[in-house]
Amino acid sequence: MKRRDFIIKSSLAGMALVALPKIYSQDSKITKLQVGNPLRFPPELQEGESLKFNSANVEVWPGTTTQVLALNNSYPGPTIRVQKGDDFSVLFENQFTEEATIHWHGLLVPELMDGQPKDAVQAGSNYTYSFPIIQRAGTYFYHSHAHHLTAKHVYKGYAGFFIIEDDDELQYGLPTGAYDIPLLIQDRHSVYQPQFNYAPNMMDRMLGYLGDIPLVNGTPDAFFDVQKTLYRFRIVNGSNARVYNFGFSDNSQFWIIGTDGGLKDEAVPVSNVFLSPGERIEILYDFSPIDIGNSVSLQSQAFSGIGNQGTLMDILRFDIAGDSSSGGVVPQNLLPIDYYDINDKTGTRTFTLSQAMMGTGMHRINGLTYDMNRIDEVIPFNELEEWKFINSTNNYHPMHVHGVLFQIYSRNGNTTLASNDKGWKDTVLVKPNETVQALVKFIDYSGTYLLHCHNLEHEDDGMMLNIKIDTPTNIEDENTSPNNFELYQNYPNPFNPSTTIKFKLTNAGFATLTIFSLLGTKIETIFAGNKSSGSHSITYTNKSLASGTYIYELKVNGYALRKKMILLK
Ligand SMILES: [Cu+2]
Repeated sequence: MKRRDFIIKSSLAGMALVALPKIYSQDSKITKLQVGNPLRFPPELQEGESLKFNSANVEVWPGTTTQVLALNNSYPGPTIRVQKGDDFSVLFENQFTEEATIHWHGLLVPELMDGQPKDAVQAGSNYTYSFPIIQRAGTYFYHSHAHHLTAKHVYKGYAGFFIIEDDDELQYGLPTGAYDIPLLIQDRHSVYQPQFNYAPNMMDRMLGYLGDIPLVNGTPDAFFDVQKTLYRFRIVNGSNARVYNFGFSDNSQFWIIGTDGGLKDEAVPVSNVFLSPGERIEILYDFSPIDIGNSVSLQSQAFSGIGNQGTLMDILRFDIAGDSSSGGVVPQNLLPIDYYDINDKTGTRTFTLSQAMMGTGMHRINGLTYDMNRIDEVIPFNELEEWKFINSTNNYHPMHVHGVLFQIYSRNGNTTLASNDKGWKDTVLVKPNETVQALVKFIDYSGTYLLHCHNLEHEDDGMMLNIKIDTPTNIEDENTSPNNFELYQNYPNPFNPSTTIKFKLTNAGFATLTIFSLLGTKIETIFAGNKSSGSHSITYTNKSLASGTYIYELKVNGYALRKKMILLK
């Protein structure tokens, strides 16, 4: 974490807390100014600080407290800010009475760091999440992903920003520091105010638990004092089920500059944008045309949707308070993106989203509901696939895939994509009766990951599948590979400090198993001796090597097979 950013953000938060009443002219337009609550910002997680999960009483509405599920007594949870290339590590302490996990939404991490329901951290237990930051800058977030508990945990407050920065994005002159503002948008039910009661009825389980009060960074009736200048907003839809149609109260234009997986390749002017649960969008907005003393609001504008989706909501009021400049600009072009070519696909996979009538297990993918012990799809590593999401229901399904950033190819066959569909994605909104084609390639980790609907009521109802990403195969196999013995991918991979290597001999022979660096330097011989025909398994443990990719080689009767493995500390 960069100390500089922390100071800027904490002074910003401090300012907001002690915002003094301001005196403006008698213009009727400004009577709203300073009415409401100054936008809050969660603290930033400090190096070495752990994340403690527990219930806490926090002041959401002034003068009263709300019992939330918090991390470090903060709602939203502490903001995590890292640099690409960092090794991130945090101790998760589950001090609550229910199991929980931390899922790093949008982050490319090894299976056992992904915070899946199968890897829940039991009440009273700790777990260290540790992984390298291997992806580009972007706005990500984290939340609980415990079995049947995700919706409740998130609704009651368990979510926070995870922001990755890198040097690549510095070249575009985007607004920074106090002009680079993360916004977590969530909706809550006024009927239970000031509590966050999670009490979905039958209809809520069908459509999602839709609240009528928008909170921004946990702030109701939020306002934010801005300068007459350009701002960057990083918007996270952390709602359980609500789809927003973001726009400004005067219908003014803004620019979309980023999607789920970071910056787009161009800044696209729009006047509204849809954002479904789990999705993020980064925008630039210029307040300079608005006079000091006036205000403009970020809204969710009305659209026709099932249930209470699509109602007009005022989300966040911006009060123009000064004319300092951010010095930021709207860049013409941003980071180039290599778009996949659908002609390079090696296969097509179809996911039909359906809804049964009543009861549990209403929401399904390919007729299935989630079984954590069942693998539903085996996906080849490093191969481009076309995934078709066919929504046969009249509801919204934001489909989220773990372990990958993908690209959208078409919506109902139309390959001219909306600006928020074009770019790197981990969640895509599939609207009622729509078919969305995506191009998906897993290039980072093998193992079991998840595909699910990010309407959290649908997810907890079982609208989720286990997908198993095949191990990278034959990466280092030599051309002279014999056909009378086989070497398998180690498991687990990545590993620390132990992993199992399996191989199979058709005939008995003298076998050696050796570890090499990527550059071919021999590190150690794990085994050398006679082996009978059949399957063998050898456990390899290493506590001294640095994190990295290594090669293991099996040699039998002068022939060699090699594979790569990853040590991750
Ligand atoms: Cu859904």
